[in-house]
Amino acid sequence: MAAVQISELRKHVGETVTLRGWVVTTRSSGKIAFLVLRDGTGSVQGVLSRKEVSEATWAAFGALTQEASVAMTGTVRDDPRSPGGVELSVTALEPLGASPDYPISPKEHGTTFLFEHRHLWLRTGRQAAIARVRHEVEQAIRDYFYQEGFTLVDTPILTGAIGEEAGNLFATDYFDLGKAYLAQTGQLYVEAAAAALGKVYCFGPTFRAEKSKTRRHLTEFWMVEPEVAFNDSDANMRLQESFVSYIVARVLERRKSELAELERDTAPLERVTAPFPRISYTDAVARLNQLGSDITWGRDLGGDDETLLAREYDRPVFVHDYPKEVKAFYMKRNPADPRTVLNNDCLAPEGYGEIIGGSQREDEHDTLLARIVEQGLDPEAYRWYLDLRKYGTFVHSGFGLGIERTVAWIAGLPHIREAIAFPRQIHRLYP
Ligand code: NSS
Repeated sequence: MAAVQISELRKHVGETVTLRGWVVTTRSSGKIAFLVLRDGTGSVQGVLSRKEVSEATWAAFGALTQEASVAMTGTVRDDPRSPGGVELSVTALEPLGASPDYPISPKEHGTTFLFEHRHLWLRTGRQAAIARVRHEVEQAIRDYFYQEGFTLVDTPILTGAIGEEAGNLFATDYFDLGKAYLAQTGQLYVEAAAAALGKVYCFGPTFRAEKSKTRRHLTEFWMVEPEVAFNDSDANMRLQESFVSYIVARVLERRKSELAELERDTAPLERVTAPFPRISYTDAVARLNQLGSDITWGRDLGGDDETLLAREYDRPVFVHDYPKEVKAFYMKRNPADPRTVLNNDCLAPEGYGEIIGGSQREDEHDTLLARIVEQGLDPEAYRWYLDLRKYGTFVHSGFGLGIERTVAWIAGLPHIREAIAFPRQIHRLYP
């Protein structure tokens, strides 16, 4: 007798099969009993008739509770009324693992309780749907860059130079060499790789000791960072809109049932096609003032400003050329307005805010060195990075897309902590 997966059951109508999985629900009239089983690939209802099964199987059914693991054997029957189109006439049950007092019941639980039980909460339909959307997003990212001729370069997590800003670093002792920092970004390393390979990207976990508790911040998050030799800021934005539209289209095409499970309105996602509108930071500040924000030129956009501005558009929007003071040291100064740099953020619609930060990089040695010194960074730690401007400097650009923010937006989640299996936040290290 073949052990099969629930997703394959339609191919086995009329056969007797064994399924292994976990109990979702049970109910019994005394004569007929029902058991919904899930195995990670789907769920199916098993029906037992007291007259037709052994005493042992009937007793095994009676002992089953929510999330107990069990092997269920029976004949696959066509059943057009059930979700998977099939049902199982059960002939035998073999208990595998009991589940007394399972803590998560179908009733409502608070989010603190659910995150304490994240290891079990992952088993529910909604969480499984989020995991599959995330998986699709990550696969789409790899496929896009593969098709476009990018080379994946894995960058270090332990680093000797600060990648973004000194304020939110995780540091650890590193033998006789002083402090190592957990990578905030792989960018500086993919810049080196771009001079070797042209079009490259890195994709991995990044770390920021964010003291803010917002629905957009984690202390460990995944980021994908492409870097392209000879792309200027304009080409960089064109790459971003092509990339983001591809990811969204892939999820719409291949994860319909998951988006339905999440009750995601897909109409706003269908509109995500290139080109995306662009607005300069300076124009954005003026527009925000008209909309009632008190932002002044020179300050970074806050989460509320992003939401307010993004609401003006029906698809993601680029805000470009920010004041250099609020941005990282490596961004190329804007020759047309030296108060600003050649960068952009990409803001997602529906209140999700920034999903991408990108820029053209400063490629002039002395200007970059001056920026490093100005920001109080140690030029010695950046000697190798400055070398890239000494030996064949080149116009180049890239960006970083945050996976959890992107998944939260596409899946329609209220908070990014649900977009990763085991979130890390300032007050959460368990489970
Ligand atoms: O700081 S970024 O804006 N830019 C960089 O790290 C560049 N080094 C990327 C590059 O040009 N190669 O972060 C990029 C994105 C940002 O838009 C968010 O989507 C995400 O990374 N991000 C975060 N997600 C979750 N939690 C936190 N704390 C977080 N910080 C950034």
